[in-house]
Amino acid sequence: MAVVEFAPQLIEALRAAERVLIFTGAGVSAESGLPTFRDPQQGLWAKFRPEDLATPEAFARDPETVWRWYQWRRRMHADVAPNPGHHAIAALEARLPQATLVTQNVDRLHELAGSAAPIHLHGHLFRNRCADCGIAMPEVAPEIDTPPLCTSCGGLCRPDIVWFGEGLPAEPWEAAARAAQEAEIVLSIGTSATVHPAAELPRMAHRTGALVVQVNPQPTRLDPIAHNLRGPSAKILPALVAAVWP
Ligand code: BV8
Ligand code: ZN
Repeated sequence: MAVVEFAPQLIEALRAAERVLIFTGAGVSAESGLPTFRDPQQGLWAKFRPEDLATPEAFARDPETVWRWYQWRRRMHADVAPNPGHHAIAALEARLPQATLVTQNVDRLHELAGSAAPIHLHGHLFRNRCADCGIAMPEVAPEIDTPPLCTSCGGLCRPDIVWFGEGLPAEPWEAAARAAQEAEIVLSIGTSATVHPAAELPRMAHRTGALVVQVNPQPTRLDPIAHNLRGPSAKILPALVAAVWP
């Protein structure tokens, strides 16, 4: 395998950094076998329109179809494990004095790789809540293809995921925004940085003087403000950890 080279200034900056924000998206889980959202061939949105499935209006119109799409995604996770990129992120967290991991992903691969408390901005694929009264509802076997009813109010069960047009949960968002404002370095990994307000985090950090480092095989809208490490995270991140802390 070809050796990955890093700028000496980047290695020094990471060695000296106190506060680092690690911001991840679907690309970090791609090498675990999960499709990203916006890949034109394989992406989840290549086959489905977000407004047909990931909105409160879609669920109100056709709850069974939306529910079945999430059950299908839950089944897809059954054999999925963290990849070397997730493990390298957990290693970074252990090495850095103050690292905050913020993810847009609804999977639990960061947790399975040993990251103690990732901040989930877009919710959790395996959690449920009542669409009417909001109460937490238990996990459901992935083959159940109609949404169960809430035992408190009779409302429909829905995944505990932030859909388009819904506000992000306040506490995680505030913690993420604070980490962005305080960070000296942001690692933006495997995200197209197109979904707001999450995509504003690296930009906020850049405005307050942080170095933005992007890990992505493809260009994104962050390219102009980032130091770009072009390649898959499962290859780049372990090499980066080994270069900074040999
Ligand atoms: C809200 C969950 C208000 C479903 C998701 C400002 C400007 C423009 C629009 C808006 C704006 N502010 C708000 C909006 C509207 C909207 C929005 O952002 N629209 C965009 C798309 C135009 N935002 C919202 O609606 C948000 N809500 O603002 O509410 C409000 C306020 C108060 C009160 C009420 C309302 C809610 C956002 C909802 C987010 N939920 N879906 C589900 O999971 O089922 S978004 C979905 O996108 C996922 O959650 C995902 O995490 C997220 C981000 O995508 P990425 O992770 O970046 O994935 P993507 O496929 O795009 O990219 C993958 C990248 O990986 C690529 O770059 C690829 O090159 C790279 N890659 C591939 N392989 C690898 C790799 N990288 C590294 N290694 C590899 N091997
Ligand atoms: Zn209820």
